[in-house]
Amino acid sequence: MRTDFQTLLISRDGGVLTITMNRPEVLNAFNDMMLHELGDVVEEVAQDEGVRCVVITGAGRAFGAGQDLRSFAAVHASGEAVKVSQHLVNYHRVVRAIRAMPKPVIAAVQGVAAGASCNLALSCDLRIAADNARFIEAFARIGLVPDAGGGFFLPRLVGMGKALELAMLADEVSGPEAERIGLVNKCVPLAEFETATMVLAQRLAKGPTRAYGLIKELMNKAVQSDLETTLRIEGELQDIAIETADHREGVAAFLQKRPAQFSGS
Ligand code: T3D
Repeated sequence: MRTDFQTLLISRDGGVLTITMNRPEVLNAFNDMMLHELGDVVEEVAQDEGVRCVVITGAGRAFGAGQDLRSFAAVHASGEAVKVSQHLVNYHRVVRAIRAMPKPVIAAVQGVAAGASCNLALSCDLRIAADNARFIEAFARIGLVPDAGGGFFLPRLVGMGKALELAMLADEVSGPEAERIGLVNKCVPLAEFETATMVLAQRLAKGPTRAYGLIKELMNKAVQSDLETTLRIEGELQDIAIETADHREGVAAFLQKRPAQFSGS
């Protein structure tokens, strides 16, 4: 697993791989290098069977401040025609890789998560926030629409009415409020944030990884399908899950009245 990134820090603790976006001087705003490196690492880690849970977080006092706005200013000043959709494919690569990753991905958010960084967090499977977290769908502040998958994930997480409010007003949502409205799974005091993140990540890393991957596939497809299609897909995926070693171990552990020891296979 490659670890020599210029804008990311990579650390490994057992089955948990932590990716830390590391441009703290600009609150981990995305430049091209960080976006490409994040795409590279999420694609690579998907193939690493030793990694059973991925955590994405930010260095310093923020999760991330979205797209680095200095690049916008430079492009506008050059007079070049802007075709931003061509640049967005780099965000889409990351979002697709997170959704397709056959293992859990946690966004661990402390401090601000604005713009594309906020939506990167929304594309992860679970979100844990510190109580100093500030979620901002900042796009409308600069006359843009939510990108990096936000138009898909935001209304599905908080409902259409709240999603429109957050996207149009672009007001900050605190960590506790984010928990209340379902934008994050859990908000914890900042002093407990790192430990709580690792406890959650290690728990997932010791879980039935194959089943987690199939659960993701089921939910990914279900949010875009009707009932009949979803019932068919759940049968197909359950046919796969029932053949796993972890399924046999889970049943054996239940019958023997002991905790299951999942291998991830
Ligand atoms: O090209 C494409 O693909 C289009 C994609 C667009 C996706 C997007 O993400 S659009 C949204 C872009 N992001 C924003 O609009 C957020 C801009 N930042 C802010 O509004 C504020 O910085 C925050 C609310 C995030 C945090 O405020 P605060 O008061 O805690 O911090 P600060 O003092 O504003 O920022 C600290 C430093 O980070 C500061 O630098 P300095 O003055 O200390 O040298 C600031 O300029 C820098 N910084 C923060 N955000 C960005 C940034 N530098 C470049 N780009 C940023 N996005």
